[in-house]
Amino acid sequence: MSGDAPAIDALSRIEQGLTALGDRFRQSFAAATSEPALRAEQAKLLGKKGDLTAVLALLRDVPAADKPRAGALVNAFKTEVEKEFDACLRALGEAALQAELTARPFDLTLPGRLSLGRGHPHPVLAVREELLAIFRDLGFQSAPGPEIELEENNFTKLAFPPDHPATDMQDSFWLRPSVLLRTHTSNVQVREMMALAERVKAGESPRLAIVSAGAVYRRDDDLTHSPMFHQIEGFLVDERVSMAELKGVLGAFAERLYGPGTPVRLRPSYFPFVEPGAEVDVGCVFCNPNDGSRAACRVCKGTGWLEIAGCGMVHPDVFRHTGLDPDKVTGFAFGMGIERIAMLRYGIPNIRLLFENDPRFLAQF
Ligand code: FA5
Repeated sequence: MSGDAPAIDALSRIEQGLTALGDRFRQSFAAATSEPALRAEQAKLLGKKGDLTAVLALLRDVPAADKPRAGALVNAFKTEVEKEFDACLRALGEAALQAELTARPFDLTLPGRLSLGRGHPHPVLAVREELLAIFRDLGFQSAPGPEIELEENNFTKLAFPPDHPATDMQDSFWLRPSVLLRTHTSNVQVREMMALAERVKAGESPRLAIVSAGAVYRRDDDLTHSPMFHQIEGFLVDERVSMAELKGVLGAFAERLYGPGTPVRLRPSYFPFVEPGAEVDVGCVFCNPNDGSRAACRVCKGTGWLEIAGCGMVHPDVFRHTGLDPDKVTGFAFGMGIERIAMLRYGIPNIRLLFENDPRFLAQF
């Protein structure tokens, strides 16, 4: 019998321990004034290193015959803790709701203390909208184009030879083989001409005048080149289009953008998807040949001309690759950098200023 003495002690010690814990947790739960505080009290009691663990350690000393009773006591205790916890949580929620309902109402109509200046379009966006509006006025229809593009639409169908430097990993951002961030908006030419070819098959006439603007990406980074920038592209397809019409459109565009009488010249240049190809220059808008300011002009470097775009007559291979017949259709295309136009317009010396979003810079427009 004397061997049983510690066992009886263990069971009653468990009972006493649970009773003591019961008194304590009821007090501490009731005293918690927030949900996190209540949860902390619960953890103190039931957590791994909590008070209950110390009491449960006594179970080791309880003889097998008394174990069911000891287990029942512990389970009853846990159920009681759970009930008390739920009741306190509910009471806290109700108290918070009551406090909110009886608090002084928050007046949403009061004027704010901080005065925030009104925003305005970013210079790149403003110039983009202005350019699009000019070309829409001239009869071009806007079309969208994806920034993630197939190599085929960005290069191959535009007659870039496979070893052209632009197709290199060093010059373009490739997402995986054959898929890249478009390096120019000329991908829209391909997509629109392919759609036109389908319409021609269905009996429509081969006619199209599209303008498209958006972000493009290249591995470039200096004062006038950024890895992400924007271009605007225009192209027109019809049965007998000549370079005279291209020059006419560019002339009308330059006059609307820079004022009546702005001269335009085309300088021979190479782009794989046009033949002939040219750079578009407009008369420098910063200096004047008549007052001696030209020689010192840092923008046009004394030449009197500013390069603003690339252009040319659509190459027969582009028509072939997009499903149109180069014996039946002709067309022209041009493309320009929107940041370049904005920098020229506002005299911005560094392209990065356009992307840093410093309010002191942006407030100047
Ligand atoms: C092209 O991208 C041709 N797709 C344009 C074209 C369209 C030619 C249709 C013929 C027919 P280019 O690589 O020159 O051409 O780029 C056009 C303009 O984008 C440049 O004149 C320049 O203003 C701008 N540009 C080019 N790279 C950058 C850059 N990294 N950051 C800012 N602007 C750039």
